[in-house]
Amino acid sequence: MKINVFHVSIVKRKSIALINSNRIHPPISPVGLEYLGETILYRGYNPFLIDLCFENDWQAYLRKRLSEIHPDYIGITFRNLDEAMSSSETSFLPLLKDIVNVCREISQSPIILGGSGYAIAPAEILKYTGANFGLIGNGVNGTATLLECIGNNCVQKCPGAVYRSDEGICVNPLSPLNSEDTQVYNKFYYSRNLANLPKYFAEGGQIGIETKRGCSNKCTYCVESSLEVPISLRNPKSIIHELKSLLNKGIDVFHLCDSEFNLPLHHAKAVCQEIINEGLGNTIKWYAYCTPEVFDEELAELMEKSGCHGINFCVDTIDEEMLDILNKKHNYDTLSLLMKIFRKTKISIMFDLILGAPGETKESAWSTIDKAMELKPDVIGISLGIRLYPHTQITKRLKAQISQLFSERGLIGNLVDNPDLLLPVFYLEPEISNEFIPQLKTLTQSMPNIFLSLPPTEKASYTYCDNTELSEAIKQGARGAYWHILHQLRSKHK
Ligand code: B12
Repeated sequence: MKINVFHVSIVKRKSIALINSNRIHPPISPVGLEYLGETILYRGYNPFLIDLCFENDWQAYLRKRLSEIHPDYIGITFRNLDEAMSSSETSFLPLLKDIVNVCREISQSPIILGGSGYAIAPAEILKYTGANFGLIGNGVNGTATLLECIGNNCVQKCPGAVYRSDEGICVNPLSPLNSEDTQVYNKFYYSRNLANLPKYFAEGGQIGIETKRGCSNKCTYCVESSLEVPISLRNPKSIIHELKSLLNKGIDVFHLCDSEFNLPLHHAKAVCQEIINEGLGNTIKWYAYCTPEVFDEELAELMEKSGCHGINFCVDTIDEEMLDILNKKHNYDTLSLLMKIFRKTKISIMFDLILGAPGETKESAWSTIDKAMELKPDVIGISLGIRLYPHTQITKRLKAQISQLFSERGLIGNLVDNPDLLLPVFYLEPEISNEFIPQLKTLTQSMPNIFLSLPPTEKASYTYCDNTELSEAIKQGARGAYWHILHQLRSKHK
């Protein structure tokens, strides 16, 4: 089904300002707003993007644009709550609150929040910022429904809506997708004209594209598993249409926005096959996140033939006990088989590890690192500690003891004025925080393929937030996933 937006009547359209609050560099295009902007146009609204990413004086720019547009609604996307790295205390919440305040200065229209950072703590962030409404889940399906419900004063009927009531702030559960919603998400043909994508590509090195939403894994520390987002798949033909629109803009390097591209396997294969059938496999380069436990040789081959250049596997740990604690389904043998499969291809492999979660010991951490090195992925990225987000399984388990943990064990962050854990708080087993980290840093000196969650000023850092070396390399023409670019840079300087 090719939906032609121009057939929709333009009378009585209400306008919505869509604000991108993400100012991190290298810049990532606001793909969530781009998608929902196109679908609400089809549902009869006029979207206007106000992108704060490239504006030095964002307040002045926001005031000017809002005064020009006079929107009926204001939507703000909030992608990152923080950098999710224990070495960084940065929170993006104060910026979000400032944006809400500037909007309120200029306009009395309802302010609506959404995005992956917002969905981490929807009620708490609504309260903190003073915005009027929020939405969790798929905005492609949900935004127009929410706008209609706000207009008709029945927001309590809208799945995923966040709103104030006499009982306090309510977060409506997400409902399984109904048939009309499914049709829109599955078959919408995006042209990706809302944001300045050539600029994002020139300064960000790749452009995001989603082939599905949701994740069926239940990792205990992860914000996505706490959300229970129903899995919805996009029709491969609509993905091809989008890839071609992006190619027409000169964009040929992509990062998939799926939580795990290979779940479910049949859909991943169908997407690759469609790219191959369309003859795009040698024209595009793409990168993806994947989960290690579900793979076969056929998918690896299809991924290579369809232009995949790198995969970031969320391995987290290879220690038996820690695998249980984090609720991971793979083990050393699974990874060994995986590497055998991928060594037959030219696809670069990264293992992302998380060390220092509750229960980690020096022994388990070193055993994970040793096993990972034995398996010889091209790059290993190590995150130290886990972010205790308000609603994850691991936080719920620790919640009662959190103040005690602060005084007795190695929690990083600040609990004062932070009861909802909105500001960054990390759990890092004390055994890992002491002599282990200096030892790891020493290891990275001789191993330029090992990266750590350190500030961007450190040589082995793999944070993508305001990483000037990475931004410079992209401006000089580097393209691809950031771990791939950083690895190439470090190997050159070895
Ligand atoms: C792909 C990805 C990346 C890629 C991006 C590639 C690209 N070109 O887009 C890369 C690897 C570069 C990356 C980098 C980072 N990422 Co990242 N990333 C993701 C991932 C997997 C998908 C995000 C995405 O684009 N989704 C697709 C779009 C379409 O969905 P969406 O943004 O959610 O928007 C939809 C809805 O939320 C809603 N919506 C959105 N906005 C609005 C607004 C309104 C008003 C409404 C009504 C609705 C609405 O509608 C949209 C359409 O359905 C998420 C995890 C996840 N599954 O969400 C992590 C995730 C967002 N990243 C995360 C992090 C931490 C980072 C980094 C900060 C890591 C670091 N330290 O460097 C950087 C930040 C980079 C930056 N400049 O912002 C965390 C954020 C957690 C947190 N603490 O805030 C997440 C949630 C992963 C996790 N589980 O921890 N990331």
